[in-house]
Amino acid sequence: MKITRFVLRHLRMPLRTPFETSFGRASARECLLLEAHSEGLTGYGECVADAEPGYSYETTQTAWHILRDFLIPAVLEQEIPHPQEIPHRLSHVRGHPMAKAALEMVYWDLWGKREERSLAEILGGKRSHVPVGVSVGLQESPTALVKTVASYLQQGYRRVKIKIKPGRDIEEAQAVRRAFPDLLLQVDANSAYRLEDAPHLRRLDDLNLLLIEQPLAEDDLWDHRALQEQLRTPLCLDESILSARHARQALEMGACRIINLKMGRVGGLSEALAIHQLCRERGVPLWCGGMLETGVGRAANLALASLPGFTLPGDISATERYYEQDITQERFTLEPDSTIAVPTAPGLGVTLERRALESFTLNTLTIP
Ligand code: NPQ
Ligand code: MG
Repeated sequence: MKITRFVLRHLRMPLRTPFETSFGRASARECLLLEAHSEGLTGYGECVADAEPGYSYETTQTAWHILRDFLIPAVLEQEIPHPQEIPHRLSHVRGHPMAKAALEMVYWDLWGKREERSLAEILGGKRSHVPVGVSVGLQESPTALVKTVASYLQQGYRRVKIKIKPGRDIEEAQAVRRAFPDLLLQVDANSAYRLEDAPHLRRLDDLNLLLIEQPLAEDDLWDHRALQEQLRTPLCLDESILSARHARQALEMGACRIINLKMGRVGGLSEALAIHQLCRERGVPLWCGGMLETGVGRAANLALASLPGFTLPGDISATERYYEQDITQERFTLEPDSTIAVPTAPGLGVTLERRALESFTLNTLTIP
């Protein structure tokens, strides 16, 4: 595959309702959309970095810079034999996994289109539908949270994740658990606690949670190990796992018992496949995380999550959970059994809705 032209777009999409986490509140989602032309085919990739460096240090602006000045020049006009070659071609650039993942996604989409096979098929996906859950942001009060969770259950979601932070945790989780005794429930702190909070976090142990996600700092596997020792509930790492090596080390030291996998966070689909393989070999529960993706990234997540090692429901909600209008013609809908269908058309299997795309575009750059 040889790409002769890239189009980089900076998008800003309004969210249906604001999404609040321990690192802030967002009423719109920014991202980059990468479009590439190769031998008569067009491929797409989404960069999940946001406007602000709240979830990770990457932002839409840093990703724009890294893609434009380093990553795209490294592959433009180059013959790339397979998408899994991309990590090697980008290895001279330190960090910036979300920018790299977007570029690798373009090659997977093109590869699938050339082979006339869906991404799920190419990866060895075994299911046509993927079990999913919903991620619920911080709400005004425990009462408001219970109401919001009830509305998602009404829509058919059977697994719920609630965001927590110090002062907005035990009461919230207790309220949801009391209202829904049998619900598959988990919590995500996005690094808002310290090891000294262990006695406090132990109160979550009575609530029959599936897991506690990323309570401590992203660069702190060691204290997660110490915390896990004091909890019955499994810890799940998100921000801390940037590679298959991190995943192996975290599991070997007992820093977590479950892994959340996001291809943007680990630098692309190839690294995600390596983590999937590792978890499968070791019987470690794995699930696909979410970054409030557009239809492009959502399609990629569904293909990834169709692999057999994904044993827990993913944070891959229906399009309407986040967006009134998406940039793809395809809208992903929730089935009554809390699953979403995996795309079957070649590559990512999505087609762009050009008018919506134009209306969300802040900036465009064509290379060359
Ligand atoms: C997580 N995702 O698992 C992330 C957090 C996240 C679905 O909970 C804008 C605003 C972009 C908030 C990207 C979910 C975001 C965001 C990711 C939150 O930790
Ligand atoms: Mg998380």
